[in-house]
Amino acid sequence: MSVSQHTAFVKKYAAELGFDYCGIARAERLDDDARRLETWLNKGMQGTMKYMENYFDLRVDPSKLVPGAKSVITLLLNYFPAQKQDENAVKISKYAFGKDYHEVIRNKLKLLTNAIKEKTGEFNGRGFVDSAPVLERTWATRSGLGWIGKNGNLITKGNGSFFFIATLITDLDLLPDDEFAKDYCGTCRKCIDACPTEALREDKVVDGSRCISYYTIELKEMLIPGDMKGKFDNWMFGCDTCQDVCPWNRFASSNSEIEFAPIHEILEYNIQDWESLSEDSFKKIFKDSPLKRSKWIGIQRNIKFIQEE
Ligand code: B12
Ligand code: SF4
Ligand code: SF4
Repeated sequence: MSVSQHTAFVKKYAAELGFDYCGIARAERLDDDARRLETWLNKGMQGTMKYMENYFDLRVDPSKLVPGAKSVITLLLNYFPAQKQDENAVKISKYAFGKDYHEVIRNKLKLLTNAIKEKTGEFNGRGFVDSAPVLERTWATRSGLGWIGKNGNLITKGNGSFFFIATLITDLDLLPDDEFAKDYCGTCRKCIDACPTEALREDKVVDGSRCISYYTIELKEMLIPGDMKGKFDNWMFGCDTCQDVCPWNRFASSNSEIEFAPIHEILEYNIQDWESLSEDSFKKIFKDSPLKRSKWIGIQRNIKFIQEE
């Protein structure tokens, strides 16, 4: 089979697995991104997310993750839900309404990897979603799927930014797509103005250590800094503000992934429901949910923090 036949197969099979977009970039060292990442780390924007300081070389060079890497396949999966939370419900980011995306996407990546192997024979490839040191947004842009907005997110022109990103690095030769060269933010700055904690900087840099998503999900300490009091705008797990205000998300359409069907407690629970939820019930109801990353104790901390606002 030729390079173009391999490429066509990858894209067709990715679509059959339910991925909404698939783009391909040539695997090469990310020199500009290495500089940006280094500055970001030097400024301490990772906060207590120490894992962001590890494996710098792997993060900026795909051939360190897959020897002989030639192509980086980027896949997007829509998570925009059809349903909204109730008016009195405590706010939870849309990405966490259903089953944990890591598991859902990992399964799809496995199927894709196996199918490519079967079709092409000799093939070395590894799929990643979030869990490994890969600069996923950069690869998505390089694969022609969209641009990085002032809110730091990868935005597609057709459907906005409510997408997960996954990458498959391979030593297979594939036809690369053209890099997405345009930036459709223009003079808009709605996200910067709307961010409740001033985490968005002028040059598309997100100060992770000031983001509500960081405080409510990644921070393991029991206390959220006092200077954040009154700023969480009722967000209990994650935050969607800089995406909700983005005009490009007017084009978001509901996802069709059955695994992302919302857990009804997430749509309905108010402050009192969360407060009275026992640890055992939490573990049962949210055993497959992204909320388990914060654990019951973290959820209780977040609830207490927003209640005191
Ligand atoms: C650490 C992390 C966080 C941290 C830090 C945020 C951050 N911006 O780094 C916290 C916990 C705060 C966070 C929050 C969220 N995250 Co997060 N996060 C990550 C993770 C694991 C690593 C990101 C990283 O490498 N950061 C380091 C900085 C330096 O890199 P970066 O922001 O990606 O910027 C790079 C490029 O964007 C580019 N770039 C930056 N500026 C510019 C400017 C120009 C001109 C150019 C050309 C390029 C460029 O260069 C940078 C260095 O390479 C990725 C998964 C992954 N492996 O990539 C998910 C990921 C970025 N997160 C994701 C999501 C969904 C979120 C939230 C929306 C979740 C929520 N609703 O609460 C928020 C959004 C916050 C925001 N506005 O960015 C998605 C983003 C999907 C998308 N469409 O973009 C990812 C890709 C996970 C996934 N697999 O789907 N996240
Ligand atoms: S997710 Fe929320 S806190 Fe984080 S940058 Fe966006 S608006 Fe700001
Ligand atoms: S809100 Fe405006 S500035 Fe922010 S990402 Fe969307 S288009 Fe760009």
